[in-house]
Amino acid sequence: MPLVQNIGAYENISLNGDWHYIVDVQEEGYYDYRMNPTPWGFFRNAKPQLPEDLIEYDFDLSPTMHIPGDWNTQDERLFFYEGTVWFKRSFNFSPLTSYLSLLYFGAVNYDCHVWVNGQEAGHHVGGFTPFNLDVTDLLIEGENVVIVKVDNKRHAEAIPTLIFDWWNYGGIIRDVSLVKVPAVYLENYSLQIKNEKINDKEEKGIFFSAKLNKAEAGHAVTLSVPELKIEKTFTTDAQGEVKSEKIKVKSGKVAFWSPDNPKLYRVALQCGETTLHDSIGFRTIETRGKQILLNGQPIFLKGISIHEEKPFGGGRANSTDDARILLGWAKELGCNFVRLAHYPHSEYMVREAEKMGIMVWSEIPCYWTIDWTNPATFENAKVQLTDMICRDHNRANIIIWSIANETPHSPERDNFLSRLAQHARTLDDSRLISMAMEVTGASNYVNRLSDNMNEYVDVVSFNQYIGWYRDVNDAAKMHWEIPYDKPVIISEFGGGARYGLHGAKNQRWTEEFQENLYRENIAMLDKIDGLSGTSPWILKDFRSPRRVLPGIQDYYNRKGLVSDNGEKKKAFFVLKEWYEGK
Ligand code: GCB
Repeated sequence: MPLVQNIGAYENISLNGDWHYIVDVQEEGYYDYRMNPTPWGFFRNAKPQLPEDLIEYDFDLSPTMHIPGDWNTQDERLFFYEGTVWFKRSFNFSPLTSYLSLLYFGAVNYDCHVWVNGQEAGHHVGGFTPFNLDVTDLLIEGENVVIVKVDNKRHAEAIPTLIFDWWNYGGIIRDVSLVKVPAVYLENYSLQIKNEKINDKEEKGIFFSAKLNKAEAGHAVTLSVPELKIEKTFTTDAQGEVKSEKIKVKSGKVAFWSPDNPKLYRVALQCGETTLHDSIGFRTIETRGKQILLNGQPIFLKGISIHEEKPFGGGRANSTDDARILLGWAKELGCNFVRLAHYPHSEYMVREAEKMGIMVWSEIPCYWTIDWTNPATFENAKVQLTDMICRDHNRANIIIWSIANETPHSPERDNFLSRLAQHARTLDDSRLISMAMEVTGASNYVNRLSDNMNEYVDVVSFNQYIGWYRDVNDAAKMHWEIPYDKPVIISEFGGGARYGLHGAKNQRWTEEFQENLYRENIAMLDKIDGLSGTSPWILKDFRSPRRVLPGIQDYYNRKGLVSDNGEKKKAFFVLKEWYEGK
């Protein structure tokens, strides 16, 4: 079923907490010994009825772990585990008359089957996007049992694919809740500044549109924004939609959202008996030649890349507190922008950034060696992109949808990515589209960006690692050629250092090496024509199975400006100084 936007605004029961779990290495809870799906699987939550009954599992005798949370950091046996784990939780409930019950998961990594009271409720693929299942007819009076089978094995045809430079944290990594919605409810709505065609004329303004879960005409939807004295009732058409309509606001009345003034308006949306609340900001984002314009003014994106890991130690982050700490460090650096790499982060992260005045680049995990010719892989990427946009398209701080990172050039890849870019544009043409590209060739210190995807993106972004994957002394000699009349973002640069390791500036892994690398890169960046922003790699050391050097990496990518325990390295202050002067 389609994702319900702003689902957190509906009345709900949280199912976060302790869930029993069973590690099922060979998936014997799902397949029989001939590898056929078995009707006697763990989802039945069976218990012996007679003394002679043979049942070789018991959720209630199995350990528990906290949900939301990854399994890798909650059970040391599962640190490197990639496979299937079953989860079970029960709760008391009285079925509701005239309301629907949706079971909502903020994200489950990666492949997930859900059963309610022994009956299959749904299946979802993709580790970082939310989904909701209609379980109204599966719920019973009294004790109800939810069982979830989660499998985080990597696959060549998946998004992401077999290799990626971050930890493949498995489990129910974001919130779970049971949501009460009326039989007819607002599935999606948009209240944003847009350019829309009205009677063949482009008009700019605040536009409102909405869609119900049912294609029914005649339902009233009332939008109110008290502070702007907006109160307007619309009626749905036969598709159950309120088609995009311009909202009249006295000019000069609206305070635009910006990093200096992250103004959000309280918004209420009434449909039938139910009123939803949201906080929405208004701003414009566009490009002019090589400039990025926020609210019509050129802006330099002072950014940092962030992985969704807890601020202290590893493990998936999933709370307002985690978001505040990570984004607080970004603010301390002087950032007005973050690249949330390499997958959609939790709604906490996006909403906190919005309140703090931080612009966001949001990305899907279309990373490195994707199976470009596989239609199912394309469909998977497209669904992840759709759900990312669906969840967050009312967030003023999101300015860029990114469709990929460092993908190898080929006609098949161009075909795949150009279709994704077009899809993003049809879903939301009020934001900029980008992707992290690579710079090819560097003979005679000439770095030339050449990527067929240039015509599909609004902002040309690329990653470069001078000083890390090539000599730092090249930085000063480097000449950059970006032959497109579009803004340029350096979406990554950086190098590793172990916090507390000191030495000469040419000694790898020392804080001084990283500090020098930042100084040299910054001097180089200042000379790039049309540079509109940067998001160095990366705010904090993060876990990666590819980073195995003992004593230095110990399964952490050490390119953080902050260590895995929250200590600031010397390079942090170099970037801070640069941003403060920008
Ligand atoms: C990259 C990738 C990023 C890696 C980083 C690195 O280019 O986009 O995911 O973690 O380099 O540390 O090498």
